[in-house]
Amino acid sequence: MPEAMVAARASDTAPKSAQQVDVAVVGAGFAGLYLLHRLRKAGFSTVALEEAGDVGGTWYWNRYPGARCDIQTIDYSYTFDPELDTAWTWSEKYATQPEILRYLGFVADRYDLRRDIRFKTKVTEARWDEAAERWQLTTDNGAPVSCRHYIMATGCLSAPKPPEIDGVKDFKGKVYFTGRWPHEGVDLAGKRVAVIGTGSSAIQSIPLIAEQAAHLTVFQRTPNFALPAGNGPAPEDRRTFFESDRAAYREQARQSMAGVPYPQQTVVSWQLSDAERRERFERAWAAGDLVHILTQLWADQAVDVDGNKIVQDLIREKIRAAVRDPETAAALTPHDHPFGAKRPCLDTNYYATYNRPNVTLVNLRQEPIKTITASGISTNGRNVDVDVIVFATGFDAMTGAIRAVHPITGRGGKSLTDVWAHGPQTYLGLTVEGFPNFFMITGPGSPSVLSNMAVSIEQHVDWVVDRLKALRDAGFTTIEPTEMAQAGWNRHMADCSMLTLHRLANTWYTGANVPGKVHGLMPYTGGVGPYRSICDEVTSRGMLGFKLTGPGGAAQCNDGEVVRLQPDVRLVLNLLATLNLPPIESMGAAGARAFVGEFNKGRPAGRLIGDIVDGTLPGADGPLPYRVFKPATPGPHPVVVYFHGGGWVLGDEQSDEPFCRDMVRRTGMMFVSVGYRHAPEHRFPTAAEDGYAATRWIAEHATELGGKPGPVLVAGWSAGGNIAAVTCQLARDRGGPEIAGQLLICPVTDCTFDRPSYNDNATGYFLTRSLMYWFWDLYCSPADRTDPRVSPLRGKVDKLPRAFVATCEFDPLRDEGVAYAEAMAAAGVPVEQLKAHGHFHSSFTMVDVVITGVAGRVQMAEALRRFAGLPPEVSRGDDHSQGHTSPGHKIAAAAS
Ligand code: NA7
Repeated sequence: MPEAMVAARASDTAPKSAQQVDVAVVGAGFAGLYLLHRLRKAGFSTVALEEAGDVGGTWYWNRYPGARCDIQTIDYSYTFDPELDTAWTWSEKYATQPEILRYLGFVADRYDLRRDIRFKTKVTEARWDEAAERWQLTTDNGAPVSCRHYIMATGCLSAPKPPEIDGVKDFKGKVYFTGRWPHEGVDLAGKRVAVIGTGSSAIQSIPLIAEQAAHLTVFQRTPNFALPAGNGPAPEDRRTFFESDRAAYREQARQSMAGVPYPQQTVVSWQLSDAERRERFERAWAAGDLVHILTQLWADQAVDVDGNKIVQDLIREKIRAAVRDPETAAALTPHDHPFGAKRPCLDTNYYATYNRPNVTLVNLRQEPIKTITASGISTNGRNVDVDVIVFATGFDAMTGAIRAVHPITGRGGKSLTDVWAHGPQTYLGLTVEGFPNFFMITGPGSPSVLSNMAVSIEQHVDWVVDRLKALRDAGFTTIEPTEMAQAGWNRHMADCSMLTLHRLANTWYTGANVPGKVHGLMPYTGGVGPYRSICDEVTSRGMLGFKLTGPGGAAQCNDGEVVRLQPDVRLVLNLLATLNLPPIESMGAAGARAFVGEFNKGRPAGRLIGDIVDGTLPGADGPLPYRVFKPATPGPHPVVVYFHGGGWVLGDEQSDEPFCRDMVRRTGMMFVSVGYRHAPEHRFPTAAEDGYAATRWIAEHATELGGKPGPVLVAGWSAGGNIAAVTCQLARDRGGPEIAGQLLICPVTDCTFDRPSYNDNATGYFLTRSLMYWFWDLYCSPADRTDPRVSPLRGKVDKLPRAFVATCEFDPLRDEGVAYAEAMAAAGVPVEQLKAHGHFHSSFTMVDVVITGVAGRVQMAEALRRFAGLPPEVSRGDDHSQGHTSPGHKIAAAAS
């Protein structure tokens, strides 16, 4: 018996006439069609409610001239059925809207889907019926619907934005919206046409409208980056890869970052010469592929403003070359957002269209629209008389597509609009707390519009239908995320948003295109493959974060947050886990040093700085090596004495070079990294005494080293943080040198191992408890361990230099770092703390791998500058980022 029938017997308050189904779906586009197919195969009774007169979703409505997909059609296809895959061949690299619509019709016919779709039927309200544990839907056409599960397959860009411009009603000519283009087409021949907007829809349609119209005036608010699509047959290399092994091709897409089978780039921009960068760029430009140019140039193009700016400049050159009139070219040149932070467009002759005599560009930044009049459009600078206005003004994206469709009322009468008043709250972008049995396909909080939608839709549909089957098989009737899981996901979303530059642009990704809408990045920026693995992890961990209930009080709730690590830390740790490395402590000191040396060799040393000078300084028992990292700006600069990490056993003055270079760039200060001696050859207190002696010598020789005389600063990571802390105590007790501030990053401060972080983070986060035991054993015998020269927390902590103490949530050393900060603060030392959530011991020193560590290093740099009495503004004058102008400069501090 279908599940719907069982439920209907219980206490269904829906009208008798209601259509009873297990699952109701809204929408018959890409997502709705596949849902119907899967649900039916899984034995659920189903109906899809579709406002349009036929299948197609976005491809049903968006019939404007030039409408095409902007992901290659070979990738923008269903993959669930290999026979379907071979039964359809696309005619072009980027199919037109009519061809895509034909494809979706073909799919609907092939699986006989139309019989379960109610066309021209809009859901006007959806209400969760607590007693019946069902959703009750009212519609504007035909019977209401009562369903156990309610799934929004409404797409992300289906609610067009209202025009927001006064006077539209007064206009006597014709008005069209690209998102609601008439089916019969529009004859624009000989007409004076205005297009408002320069997003994808406008950029695709403008060249074709210009060919027909007597005159076209484009009203542009924000210029966009557009690339030539180079349409034609699917490219040979892609077709060959695809044809040679379709299954592998599709699988690579599923595991990729954007849902298209491209590898992760590992080379960063500054490792390439100008010529190499240009060569990569020209290749990408010629490829005519958004995902290629967005991901394949260099590894830092989407995550770092400097890496991104190089791409921007190269595209700007192309615009200048394509547009003859320099003023028009300048107006068409994007200047206020990183490339890719706003969706770039694929075009065919877009820029060249502005060379036509019948095309005019109006720059609304200079002359905003005042009003629309009976005869045309009036700006601050002119009146433009037109016969036709085309609004290509976009959509209330992502949330509008769900919230604006109809009122949705969940448990306890809560409305989704209220719950989302401050931005969308979801678990996995799939479900919402308080809304049982409610699912969104590619909802806000999932990769959705930042991915190949075809791949993301299939992943969501498969996940939802598989869960519904499992639920039914286990006898549960409701599923709902917990508050904790949802809050955790929202935090993870916020963490992910720091990974990329999307947050730095005002776009429909952030809700900024709709007046009054709450700003916040809505799509998931952590990547398609990682997202898929998280969804799978939720399942494998017993539906983590979901409450399940069933008849007779059956209930299951495995509460928790699925990702607590920063997204890039999670990837690093997962990668390390797959390497199956032997524990470092099993390698012996020599073996461990060799291992770390090899490991470090694979890393880029870091960005260009002013100068690097090696030398030796006199230690107590002979010379100690040091390496000076100097900024490119004219000196002398304040001096930071730096102590590397490595448990008193590993590393040298070069091993934290990427970190030192990065901090030199951020602080505009000189770092002197000291090669103190190591255990087991040199046990306690050698490292501490070397650190102190080196600091003293460096302070006395600051001028010779090229630094500024006067107080030095000290900094260190891990065991180096221990040495920095100890050095400050010794300097206080031994009459100098004067230290203006200390930066302690994940420092060792005490010899006890019983603080909670030692247990909580004993394994799994690279630095393990057992490795720390080994370091301690090699460096210091138990009898010496309470000496403040190795356990500074046991020493006097008053009258110390100002301190910045950074600790990481998933680090065995977390709690002793916090304890040291608190102890100093209690003793009257000015202390700033950074408790970095989701980070691990190496987060801040893995400079080019853990992107989310940037924010912490920015704070550290600001603190060091404060300690040195410098203005907070971080100097950026030391590499190719030189000369950043607004808004790049501001962004740079935040994101580079
Ligand atoms: P978009 O990309 O949101 O573009 C809308 C355009 O309309 C954009 O240039 C807007 O400027 C402009 N706009 C919006 N409202 C106004 C008003 N009131 N006045 C002047 N200009 C305005 O929508 P599309 O339909 O082109 O593309 C949507 C997605 O569909 C696309 O990214 C692909 O993924 C497929 P703004 O940038 O907000 O200043």
